[in-house]
Amino acid sequence: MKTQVAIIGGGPSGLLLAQLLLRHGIDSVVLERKTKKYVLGRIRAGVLEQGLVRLMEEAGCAERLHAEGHVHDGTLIAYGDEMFRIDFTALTGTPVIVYGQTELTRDLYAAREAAGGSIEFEVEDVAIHGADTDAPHVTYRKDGSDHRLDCDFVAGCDGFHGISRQTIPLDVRREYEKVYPFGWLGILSETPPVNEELIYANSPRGFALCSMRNENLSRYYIQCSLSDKPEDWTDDAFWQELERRIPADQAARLVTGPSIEKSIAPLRSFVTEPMRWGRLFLCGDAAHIVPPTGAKGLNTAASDVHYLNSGLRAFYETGATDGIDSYSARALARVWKAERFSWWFSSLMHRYPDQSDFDLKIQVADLDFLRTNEAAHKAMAENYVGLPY
Ligand code: RFL
Ligand code: PHB
Repeated sequence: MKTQVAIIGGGPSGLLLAQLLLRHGIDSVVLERKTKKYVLGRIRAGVLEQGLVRLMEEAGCAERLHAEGHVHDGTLIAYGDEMFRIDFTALTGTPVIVYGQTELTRDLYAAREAAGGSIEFEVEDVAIHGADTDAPHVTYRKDGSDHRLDCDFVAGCDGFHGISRQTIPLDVRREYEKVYPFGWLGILSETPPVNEELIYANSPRGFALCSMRNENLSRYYIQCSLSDKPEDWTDDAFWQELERRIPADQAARLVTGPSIEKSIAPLRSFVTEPMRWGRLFLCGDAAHIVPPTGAKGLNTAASDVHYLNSGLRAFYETGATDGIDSYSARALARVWKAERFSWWFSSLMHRYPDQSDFDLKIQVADLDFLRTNEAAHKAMAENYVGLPY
């Protein structure tokens, strides 16, 4: 088989890239390790920046997002007896959109299928060959037989545990990592959200987040220990703990119900450099991870896709290589700012096992400053809605 761009990974990065390329007449094949059902069963991001919304429009996949996504003009931050609001739209002119990654991925699959684009599911043993030559190829197994895909370029969109990053030799690759000493226990429940906007809460018992997908689907998270397992937490225990961590007036009107999904995610900051090796380009979680506190993971994946799509487009339209040559530097410049914001917001909102009284005082001072200072509000809002591409 032959294609122009071999895309490893059928998550949001790979699918969005495939759709954008298709719109510009560039052929690709998507290789996905799991089934479509499995990919759509993963409950992940919920907050989209305008940049990602615009890319979905460019890909021709934004109709349902516009109809069903919810515009959020601000968010609430609670700590101690205080709760304050950051008004994104007043401060930056831009809101964020609440629309689940599951739905966005579903829309991208539907568009790919409607366009007759190729996706190979349940592929095994994917390997990238000759990425440092002008004629790379990818091999994989499917249904018990071996396949070879020849291509001009390879896009590594296979997430944090994928093989693309590992293909870059260790003497070329440099990795930067910070592991946080806690995780997030998340549940999805068919109950109305406690509040119309998200609430990020720093409580003495640890962080909590009240989020949502729609009027009757809530997404809540609480900071948990890394040794906890989802099955250690009954629904009742989860609701009780959430109630203790959010402001009393919010807790009083929390509607509880059975969870329809419950999972634990560890928190990690991670970046690999460079994001390009020869004709292999890394996109999204394959190259970087952020703790979810700033809602930046999917959105940063989207900006990578934007830079790669524009570089590949310029190459196929005019033969220009400056877009692909500058891909890694351009993507990383934005990635590191998202890393900084996610690290800062995580540090501000969580309780750390080894936090001293001094550290706690500094955290409260940082929160007080954010609450009362206009410039701090603006910096927070600009980062949350997404820095320009
Ligand atoms: P994905 O989604 O991991 O997709 C990678 C795909 O590659 C496949 N794959 C392979 N395919 C072929 N061969 C191999 N060897 C392969 N290895 C892997 C996998 O099966 C998978 O289908 O990466 P991608 O596309 O880069 O997308 C990244 C986002 O999924 C991720 O950044 C976000 O979900 C992060 N995130 C959030 N991001 C936001 O922007 N806003 C949020 O509100 C937000 N909330 C979250 C989050 C992530 C969370 N978790 C669980 C980590 C909340 C949570 C709890
Ligand atoms: C979510 O709704 O899943 C969500 C929202 C905001 C975050 C992280 C996750 O910062």
